[in-house]
Amino acid sequence: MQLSKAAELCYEITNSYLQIHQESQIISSTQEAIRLTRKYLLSEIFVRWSPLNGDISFSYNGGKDCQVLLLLYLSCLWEYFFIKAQNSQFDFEFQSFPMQRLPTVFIDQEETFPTLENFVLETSERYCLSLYESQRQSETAINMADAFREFIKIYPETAAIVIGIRHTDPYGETLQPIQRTDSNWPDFMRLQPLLHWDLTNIWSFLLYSNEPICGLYGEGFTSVGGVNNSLPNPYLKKDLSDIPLLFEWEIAHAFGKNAAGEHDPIVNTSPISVVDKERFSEYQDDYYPGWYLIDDTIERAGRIKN
Ligand code: FMN
Repeated sequence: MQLSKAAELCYEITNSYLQIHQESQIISSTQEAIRLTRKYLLSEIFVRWSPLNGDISFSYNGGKDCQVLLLLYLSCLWEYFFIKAQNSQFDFEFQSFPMQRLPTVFIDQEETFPTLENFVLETSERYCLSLYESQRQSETAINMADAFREFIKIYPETAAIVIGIRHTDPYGETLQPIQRTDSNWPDFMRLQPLLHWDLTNIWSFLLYSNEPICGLYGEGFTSVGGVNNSLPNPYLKKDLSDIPLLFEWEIAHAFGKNAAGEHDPIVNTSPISVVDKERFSEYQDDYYPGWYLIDDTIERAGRIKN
């Protein structure tokens, strides 16, 4: 897919979600969340930094939050280009999309699940990302600020980086949608237009999008870090109690499915790598998929503190 096509697809997914008429509190709050993110991107961010000339880079690690933000970012990128092209003196059909790949940075802090690594590579192709991946020096985790220092040395034109962090993430409570990095970090602007999203918003939009999502979520993970500090979420163990699925409608009516009249209950998860399959066969328990967990306060219950 070309970047322009990926951006147009994301625009159609987003529009389609915004047009859903369902008596669902989750869907209406997610529509509100999308509108606010779009406002930040189109009216506050793209007016200060051009998304088309390398000023902005996107922090991407294959996780659900940054994937949601990537879909919305590409959607706004399409709209930004479309508005510019419409205002131009030339006919729209003679305008070509001015960017081939989206500048993206993946700070691979610790040993990553091969399933996630593959997902990042596959989605890099799908969304036409130009992916900078940090190199780990040793088995020990790298320092994130140092990794970004290295990145900025290589791409000094980067004025701002988009981050899919939410208020419910650790240290996320007091963050602002647009702010400078702290003094012990390399100097650039942090663009954080997803802060107000909660877990239900994330799953509702992502499952509706019908875009491939990282297969680890299908195995009960709700927050993915390195192989040595991430497990399926213990609150999703199958023998605990029956957990209801709140996103049946989104899954059955997902983008592209409704047109074909399919309404099937399949979620588009990426394949689990052979190495991870072996790793997971050692687990004693079965788990509900990650999208059964909607309580933000226990989202990281599967993360082991080092
Ligand atoms: N953390 C800080 O304490 N100060 C910063 O200035 C800062 N800048 C960041 C810039 C970028 C582009 C990214 C991706 C992260 C930054 N962080 C900073 C760290 C994040 O706030 C957060 O702690 C980190 O992304 C944790 O990721 P996790 O959710 O994968 O654990």
